Amino acid sequence: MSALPRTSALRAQRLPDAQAGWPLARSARLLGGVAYQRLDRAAPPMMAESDLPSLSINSREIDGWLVDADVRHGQTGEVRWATDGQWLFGAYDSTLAEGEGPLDNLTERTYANIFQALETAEVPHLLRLWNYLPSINREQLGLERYRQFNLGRQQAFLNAHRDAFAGAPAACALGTFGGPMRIRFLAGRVAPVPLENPRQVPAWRYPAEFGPRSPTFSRAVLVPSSSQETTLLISGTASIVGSASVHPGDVPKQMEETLRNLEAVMGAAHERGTARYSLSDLVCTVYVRHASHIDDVKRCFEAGVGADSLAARQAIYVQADICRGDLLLEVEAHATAPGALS
Ligand code: 3EB
Repeated sequence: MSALPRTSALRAQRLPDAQAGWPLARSARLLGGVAYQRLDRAAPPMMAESDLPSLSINSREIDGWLVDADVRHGQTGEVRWATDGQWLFGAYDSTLAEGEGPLDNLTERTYANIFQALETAEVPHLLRLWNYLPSINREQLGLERYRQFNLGRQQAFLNAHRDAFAGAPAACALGTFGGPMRIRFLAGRVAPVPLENPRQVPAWRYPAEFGPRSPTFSRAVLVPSSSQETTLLISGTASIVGSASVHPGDVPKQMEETLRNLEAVMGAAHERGTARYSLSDLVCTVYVRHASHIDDVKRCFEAGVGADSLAARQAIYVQADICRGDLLLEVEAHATAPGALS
């Protein structure tokens, strides 16, 4: 760690709209971010848009990552990236049309490309990935597309001799309603501390009933993001206990279970360092399968985190398909707090 050329702090910021986004996007210090079309704004529904500072960002909500050193841009194959030498944000948009061809080979190639970009930029450690797959629940050639994705993703980690089980990065995988496969990722020079949720089987150990290869992600990671602070990046979190989906068809109960899981992941974080996190201070993205559920989901989320909390004020609600057909919602989150890893 002392070999770092310098230290640059990583900071998360929600950029509420184009007015706020543009000046920051043009400044050298915005690494990148995931841009969403909010559910409570105009149609069309959810898109994870292209989002490097050099590209246009139009009236969309941005989950942005800022640094305090100068940013340079590069491209490795089809993966575009921005780095300050310590942190890296990357983006991949498939050139294939929606739903074209099976996802396993495409995913395996794309992840190989991502790993290559990390080697080239010398920012080797994946912290967090956002995977947006068109028609994620559709069965194709006898296998659901999410399961095809899991096949290719795990194989790519194995090919690259990266941790495909314990030690995998945090992630989410959501379904979009069109457009290409889109992947965004955040990486760092220092390996993060992976966390699991004691209420859930690790995803990389899911039984075969959930697909031939297990999903490659940890429930969260902890990363020292400045000299004083530690950032918690929590993967997509849903109403799953053990490995089973619970409360089918019930939005309030799925939300309660999801918030219990977020609490459990924060509990795991508290065992690994001195930084303290709470539900009311998480910066969340709330994915909702059915647009008609938005009011219900919002009410249940706000009841759980506190109506006046930072979590309630900053939450973004996005329509997306959740990777299991019986899940109606999923919440992902991040937070930064003073404290160090222990
Ligand atoms: C779950 O817990 C719900 O495949 O990268 C959550 C977070 C989920 C990440 C992924 C999937 C992923 O299994 C789905």
